[in-house]
Amino acid sequence: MSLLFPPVAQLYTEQARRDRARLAADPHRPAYHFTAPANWLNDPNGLIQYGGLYHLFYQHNPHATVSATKHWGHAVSRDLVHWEDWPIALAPAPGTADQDGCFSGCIVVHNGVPTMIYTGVRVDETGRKRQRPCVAVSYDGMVTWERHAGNPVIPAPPTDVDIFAFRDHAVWREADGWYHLVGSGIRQVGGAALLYRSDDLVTWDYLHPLYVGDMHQLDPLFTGIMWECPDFFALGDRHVLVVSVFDHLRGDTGAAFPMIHHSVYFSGEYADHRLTPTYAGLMDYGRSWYAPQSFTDDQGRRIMFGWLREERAFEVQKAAGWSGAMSLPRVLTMRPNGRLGQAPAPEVECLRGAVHSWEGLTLSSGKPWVLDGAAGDTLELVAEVRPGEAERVGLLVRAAPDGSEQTRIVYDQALGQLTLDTSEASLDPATRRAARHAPLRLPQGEPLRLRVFVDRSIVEVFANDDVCITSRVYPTHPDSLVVALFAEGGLARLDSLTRWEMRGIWG
Ligand code: DQQ
Repeated sequence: MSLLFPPVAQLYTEQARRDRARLAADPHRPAYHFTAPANWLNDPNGLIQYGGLYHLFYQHNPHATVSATKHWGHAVSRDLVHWEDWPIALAPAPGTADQDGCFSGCIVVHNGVPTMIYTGVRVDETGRKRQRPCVAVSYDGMVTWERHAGNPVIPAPPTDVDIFAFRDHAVWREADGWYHLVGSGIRQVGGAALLYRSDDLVTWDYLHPLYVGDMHQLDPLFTGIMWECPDFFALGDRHVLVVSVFDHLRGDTGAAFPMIHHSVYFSGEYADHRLTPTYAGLMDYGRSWYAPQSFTDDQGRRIMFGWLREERAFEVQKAAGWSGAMSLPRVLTMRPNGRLGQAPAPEVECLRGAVHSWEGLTLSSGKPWVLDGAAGDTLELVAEVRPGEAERVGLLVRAAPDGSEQTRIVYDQALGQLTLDTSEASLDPATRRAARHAPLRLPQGEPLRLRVFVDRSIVEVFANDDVCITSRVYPTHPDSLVVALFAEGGLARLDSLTRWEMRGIWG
């Protein structure tokens, strides 16, 4: 049953349904991770629970599978799992501050009115691409949006810092007014989250950076020259700043970090409107996860979505007719020492269908142990494994029966490292394949606890409530569906493995 009321929305939903039906047979199109009806999707935007509905807005090019002409796509859900397409919320409007793009932002409710703060992009007469904060409001439950007549509400970046980028927004309420972070980078210094204050979300006073990174620091975390998509919230006994590291300099030259595309969090103490981090970590160790945003729902949970970008050639994306997906909704928790815990929202379990389980297997070196009845490309796998004497232990998913394609999830005891290895995931040379590593030291006696979500071209791994690695995989064989266990260099023990077939979210 539709959650919609205006006829225009019904029309859009019908078109979106046709697009989704047309693309559903694509073997790489996710079945239970959110995608746009068709064409391009990137960052989650404006996440909010309002009027009993979860709203997921997202960066969207409805005309092509390329990152251009950014609109705000829109979908709603009652359960955080099944979504309904609503009409595009915001499209670039000629003659306005966003005529060349409506970039990322957030939504807050001010005096009962949902208010969107986003980056308007406009190329000026000199060819300069201006990116400035804009505001829009909705009086019909977030279906249609009216731009503020005074856009851009911040006409220019602050002049007392030498910055070279100014976009993306996090806005929150404190006792004395609204606070607002804009993503930026200070030349020769590093990424910066610039802090503003306002009474009405329209007139903003610049305060100072909430926190500034160090572009020269490579270890233990590289935080680059500029920060996109800042997100800021209280969690447990700390505050958390999440930013997405933009560093085209190093990314292009391939020098130190040929694959910069990660989101970093800083947790620590927030006082006097400045953050003093005591811990910094990566949100996800895969290469596909980027530009996450989070919100607090009516149950008080901090829930985050990230953009899972494609890892295949642009011409293939064009032929497919769609690009990009959202991660599963992740519930964030504060763990000891400022580390973030991440777990899939329990609502996702409603998708579980046919189940198989295995218990008490001894895994020895040699050929992987193929789990009969486990094969599939839309799965949830929950495993508890004791590495024992084995040097490495793990799972294969999306594997061909002859092993010519396989995605490996490997725990290495000596290295204290979890790897999601897609280097042999596909025989298609037009796909990016790599091994991605996350530090994971199991305390004495603690088993490796894996939750793995396979959704056609998505493999999203949660390990021991501690680290996440997400990658995209594009096997070429229709029978690359095998699930297997393996141990190397000694005996390991599988305490249990449960495998569910997952239902799609689009009916
Ligand atoms: N994507 C948006 C920007 C943001 C970038 C444009 C991050 O607002 O900086 O689509 O992926």
